[in-house]
Amino acid sequence: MCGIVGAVAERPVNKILVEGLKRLEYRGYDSAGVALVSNEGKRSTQLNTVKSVGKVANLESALNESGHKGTTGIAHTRWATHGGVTEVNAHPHISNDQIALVHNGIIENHEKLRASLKTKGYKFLSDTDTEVMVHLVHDMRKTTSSLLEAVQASVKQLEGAYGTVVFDKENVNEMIVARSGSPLVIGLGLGENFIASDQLALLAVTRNFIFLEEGDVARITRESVEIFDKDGNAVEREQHESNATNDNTGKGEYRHYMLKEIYEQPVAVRNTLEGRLNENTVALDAFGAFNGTQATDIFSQVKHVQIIACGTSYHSGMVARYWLEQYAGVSCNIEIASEFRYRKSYVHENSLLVTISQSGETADTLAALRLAKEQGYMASMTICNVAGSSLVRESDLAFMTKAGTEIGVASTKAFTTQLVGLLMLVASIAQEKGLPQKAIVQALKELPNKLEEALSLDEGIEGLAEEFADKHHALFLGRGDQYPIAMEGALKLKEISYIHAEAYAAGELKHGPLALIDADMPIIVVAPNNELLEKLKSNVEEVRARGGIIYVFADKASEFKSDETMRVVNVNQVEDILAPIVYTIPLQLLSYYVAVIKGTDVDQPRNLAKSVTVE
Ligand code: F1P
Repeated sequence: MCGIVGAVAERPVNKILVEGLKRLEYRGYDSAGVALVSNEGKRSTQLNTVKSVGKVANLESALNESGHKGTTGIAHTRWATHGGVTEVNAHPHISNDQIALVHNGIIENHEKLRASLKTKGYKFLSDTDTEVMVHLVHDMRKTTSSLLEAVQASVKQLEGAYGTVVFDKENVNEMIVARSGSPLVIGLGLGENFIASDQLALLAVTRNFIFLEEGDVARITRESVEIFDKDGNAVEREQHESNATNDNTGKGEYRHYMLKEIYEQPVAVRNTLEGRLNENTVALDAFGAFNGTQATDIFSQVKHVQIIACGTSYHSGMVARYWLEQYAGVSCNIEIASEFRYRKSYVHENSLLVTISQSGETADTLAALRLAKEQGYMASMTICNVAGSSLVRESDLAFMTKAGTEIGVASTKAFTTQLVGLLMLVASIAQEKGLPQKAIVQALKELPNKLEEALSLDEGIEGLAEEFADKHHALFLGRGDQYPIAMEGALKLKEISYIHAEAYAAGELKHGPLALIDADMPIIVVAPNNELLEKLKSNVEEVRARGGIIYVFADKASEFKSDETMRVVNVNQVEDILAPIVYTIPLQLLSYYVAVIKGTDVDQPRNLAKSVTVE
């Protein structure tokens, strides 16, 4: 979703801003812009803005062509919420050729503020909620003694979410930034400082970061950073040295990031497991500490787990529900964050709240965590791929997946490493409750090799994908812990190939979806050789009898045979508990190749964003 990069320096910052935006491209956006001012030998400072629709490369060309340079600047990638995808709606927004502002998030009371600003003579050019902010700051500046005070007075009037960066062309050596509900991180340089919505944007210029907290407003100059909390008190925030590897360096030999990330899964899982498994047990320090209490104290008391997540992460949570109830002897509910946060839910005794997120910034999941913290859960834990993200900082316990930066918008390696984290949670609770966990730990050690084997199916699946290219719909079926994997397979196909796909628990077929079956509807079945196989085979026969073309991903021992109505892809034999993770791989490959054949933008599918920071 929207990305922010800002810099205040002695040297021209054009390249830093454009490079920063490029590093945030993967998050999804539809237009981009930059505003610059310069301290270089001019008597009156010019505020220059360049915007363009589409890719950052378009902005880069337009900026180069314009010849504008700046030593202070803010840049933004916009993912449209209020107002269409146009240059006028792109950020930065400007008030009276003096104040420039970029914003991530949504201002909910923008209509009221706009009406009031209009009565004061402010003219609005765009349809965005953001433009009210820049005029509001301009208005507040008239009665305050500094830009900092003007921003502090403005944010008090805002309802909604914002991460925002503002500068005034009259003071080239200053940016004011404010955060509430949308992340911002300050990057510290030597004689220059930076701001961004994600540290990844700044890894080329610094490794030293300060994460702003909710309600913080900060004044950033070339030489200094001053931070104030929501009550206006000066505060110190901890400085972190990032060890994030900037693996956004390229696609290497791969055509798309998504394919690279699918292939990185054995390594991502190895990294996620490394140092966290003893011979037969899980090392509980993998989950961090909670107010001095170790994870072990929480796991031994837990009776219920409430999982909250969105999208692909929700599917990993659904798999975990099967595992937690079967292997760890605790009950488990799972709910989509955007539903959970707006209803009064029942809190079970000794209940652990688990959020799952690849980005750590999903607005709904974060809001659900904050709500749940008021409701009496014994502790909160997140399973997350981004160190220092809001979910990690606000949860009591955190299990960090070590997938490395995931650039493809559609999640792949983050998903499989979430499943690894969840399986380790299951084993940990089981071991604290005296239930057997050794088999889970042993299976986990096997997993990277099993994933390597599954990747060898690549070529066969590429061939199969041809048959999907002219389809408009697809149905995915699974049973038990493969039902969420069928859902994930359907979501992946939807996200990147734009083919309408749905998933059903195979037992539900005859309660409705069977009416859809004909020769134009491919049916994808995930069928590991487990205790539900015979039931699943009956469901497959029901489909065959009605003329459906079936694509089965199954163990050789399952004895499905390819013929004119059935294509079988044989997956190597795998432990039941690992099957949901291993069977994910062929479904990812299938979606990937279908999307490539259809020629869609695989890494940045239309309308989607990597980090969903608005609700
Ligand atoms: C949730 C999610 C991803 C999806 C896409 C948009 O993100 O829906 O599952 O692939 O990237 O966001 P998160 O809550 O796991 O960060």
